[in-house]
Amino acid sequence: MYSKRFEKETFKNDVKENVRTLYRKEIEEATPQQIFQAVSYAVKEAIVDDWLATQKTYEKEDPKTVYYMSMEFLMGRALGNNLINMTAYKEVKEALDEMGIDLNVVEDQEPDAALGNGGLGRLAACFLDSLASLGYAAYGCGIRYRYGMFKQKIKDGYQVEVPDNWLKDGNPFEIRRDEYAKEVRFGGTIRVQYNEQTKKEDFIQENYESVLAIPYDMPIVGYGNHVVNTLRIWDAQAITDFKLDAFDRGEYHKAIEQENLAKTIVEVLYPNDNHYAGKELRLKQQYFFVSASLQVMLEKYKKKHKDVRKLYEKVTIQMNDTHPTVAVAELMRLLIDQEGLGWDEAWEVTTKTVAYTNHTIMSEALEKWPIDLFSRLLPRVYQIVQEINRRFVEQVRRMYPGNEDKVRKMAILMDGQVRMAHMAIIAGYSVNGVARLHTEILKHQELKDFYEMMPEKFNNKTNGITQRRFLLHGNPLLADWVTDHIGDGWITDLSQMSKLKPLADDPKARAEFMDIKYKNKERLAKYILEHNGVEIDPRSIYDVQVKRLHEYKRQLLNILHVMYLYNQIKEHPEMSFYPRTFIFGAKASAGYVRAKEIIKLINSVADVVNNDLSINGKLKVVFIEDYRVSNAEWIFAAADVSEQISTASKEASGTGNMKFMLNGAPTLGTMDGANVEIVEEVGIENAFIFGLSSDEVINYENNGGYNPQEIYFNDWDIKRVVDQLMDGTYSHGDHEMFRDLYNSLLNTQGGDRPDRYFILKDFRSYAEAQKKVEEAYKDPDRWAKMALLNTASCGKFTSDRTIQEYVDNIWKLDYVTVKPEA
Ligand code: 26W
Repeated sequence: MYSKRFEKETFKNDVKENVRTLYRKEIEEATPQQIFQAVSYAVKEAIVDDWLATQKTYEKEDPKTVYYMSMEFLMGRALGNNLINMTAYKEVKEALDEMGIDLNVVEDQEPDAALGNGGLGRLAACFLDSLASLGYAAYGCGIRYRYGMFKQKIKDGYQVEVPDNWLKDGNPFEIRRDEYAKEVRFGGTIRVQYNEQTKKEDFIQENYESVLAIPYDMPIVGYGNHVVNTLRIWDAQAITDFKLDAFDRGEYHKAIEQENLAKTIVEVLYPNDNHYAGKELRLKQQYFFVSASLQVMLEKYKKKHKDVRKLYEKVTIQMNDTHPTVAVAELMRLLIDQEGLGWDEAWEVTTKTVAYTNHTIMSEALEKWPIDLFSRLLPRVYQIVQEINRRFVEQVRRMYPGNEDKVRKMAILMDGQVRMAHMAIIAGYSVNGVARLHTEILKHQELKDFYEMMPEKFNNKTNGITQRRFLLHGNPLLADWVTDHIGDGWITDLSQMSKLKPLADDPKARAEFMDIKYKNKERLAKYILEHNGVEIDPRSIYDVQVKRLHEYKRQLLNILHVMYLYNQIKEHPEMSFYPRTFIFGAKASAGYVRAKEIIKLINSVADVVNNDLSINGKLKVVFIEDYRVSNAEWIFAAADVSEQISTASKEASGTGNMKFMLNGAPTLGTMDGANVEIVEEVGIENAFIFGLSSDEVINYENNGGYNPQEIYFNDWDIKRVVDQLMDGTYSHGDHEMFRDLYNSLLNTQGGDRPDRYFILKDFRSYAEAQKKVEEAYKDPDRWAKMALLNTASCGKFTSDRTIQEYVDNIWKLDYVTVKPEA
């Protein structure tokens, strides 16, 4: 037994007691939400035992710790995952069963903690799971947004955003830590004053506004090892002392302003994915959580160590994309202004402590803050950025005498902007991309100048995902099947999945494997019927594309191909055609008009196709509303085909691709991101690869693009599909509804090249790959073998492997074991 608290009678009693003390009710009267709370508090007790034990161990052994700084942590639900990692899921399920309570229903009461947009945020969540499971000391540092990623409703085929009030019933797993509250200051001016005692200049911020940052801690449970790390997310509050003071002095407005600042700063997650909008409030959010996190980190370090010059021996800071990179200048500020270090000393500490991960090469995602905004909001930090920039530019001039072009390309401050990525690269001791191809593109294209100047900093860390959530929790049938065949070592060592490979040639194993897939397809069909009112056939091929809606991810290519298939079926009713269900799930950023048009198009095509009785249900299209972590687990488990069809070079890695693979869905994709490495592991014969290579795409881009009209006028099927965007087929005769999509494919658009994501260019090759999917699926033995080999070959794509590489090559953390409290 893992923890005595999970002994059945003890646990049952705990739940009942919790219902009584929380709600003054007997369990029979409790609502499902109340039962969820009561169960969660019972689980939390066991977690807290280990959490305390872990903190004691860290206290004693003082291991080097990583601070993973991220604007986003897309955690999803906690209860089921915590039970899994406490290795108590089955016991608790049984205990609740005996009380007449269904654990699945209880889990369903929990709102997703959706403090992230997509890939970057979910990666951070997987990393925390792996860090704890591998036994490394880590803090996740982020923001406790009052509203996370919006909930998506589909009304009349259009996306409608609904606020995500995830905290309304309370979050049973979090703990508020007032004792670690910190002040964070914005704006005002800097007065320089000579200090007789220190013989240095003091930089005194005056007339500033400030907020109080208050941390909430969430437990991050390691798998079966008693390690519980902490995700520390910050809430904001007005500083009340100041407020009273201000009232006294009649500064009523200032007090109110500070109340507002505190309220707005953590109000909501920006729902932009891969698109920089330059909003002042976002920069405030960034500085807010970075400054608070660094202050507590330093304080904690100093409790044990006298010399901040050695900070990097015990602490490392990973910056998740550019969003937290103000940490570079803020750490310098704290070291210089607060700790009294000289510039060179502070720079040495900083550059040995911070490291940077790049997650995208999309140029519209680059954070470049206007200098006037940045310097007004963060006057002292800006002075430090100026000095970092001045020294760096000097260095560039020394290395490349007379080459002012280099200075223009590489400086932090240029054209009235603060280029955050440049600051991160200049200060970071490590710069990494997230898949091999992505890192190569960074080194040889996007960040070429930096790579030439400091090649030793650059390295690759191919992303990964946690099998604990995306197989053990999300697909219990397959998880049990795997364990029956190879034991349960895969839960903490995914490379063991390769032991399944011989089973690909075993007819019985193949049948079992496909039977499990079928059951998962039934489970998803039920979900879709309940939530979307669409009936789908589990015997059809489930062809799935779930990810954020973005033009570069090319959901438009997918739906245009569906339109093409529909034309084919209508025109040749006799043609053999294996029934297919195209499943989409995607949120569009609220302001991304074209992405929203694509959602409308998908739903419009679904409307026409699903209601056309003449095609005998051969084709179905479903748009799953509100795609999120919790329903993703079910979707991956049920998928036959994994659509990973980004324009080559644009998807840094992708991680959904890995989740599909783990669950036995072959990839239909381009040679982009981690797809390249997936194909390498599983073999090209077990994937469906199509389209331009990244080199070809980059080549076209460097030479002004290509001419889609040539394809349009020469390929009748393509022309027909594109014309159907305009002829009213999918818009009840409205010829305007999809005009913008039509134009985006054929005409120059406000400076953008026509079809900048090469949809028409790749269309034929995509259609051919789709044909091959159908042929393969028609041969059940062949398909089962492919599917099984995907699961068996996914070992590389665990975030445990990724984290071990970060630890070995970048962070150099100490491994820790935790003994449970007696
Ligand atoms: C400033 C607005 C903004 C917001 C989010 C810019 C950029 C982002 C993220 C970096 C976008 C993102 O999530 N990138 C994804 O990161 C994943 C994890 O590394 C990769 O797997 C995806 O390929 C990449 O698109």
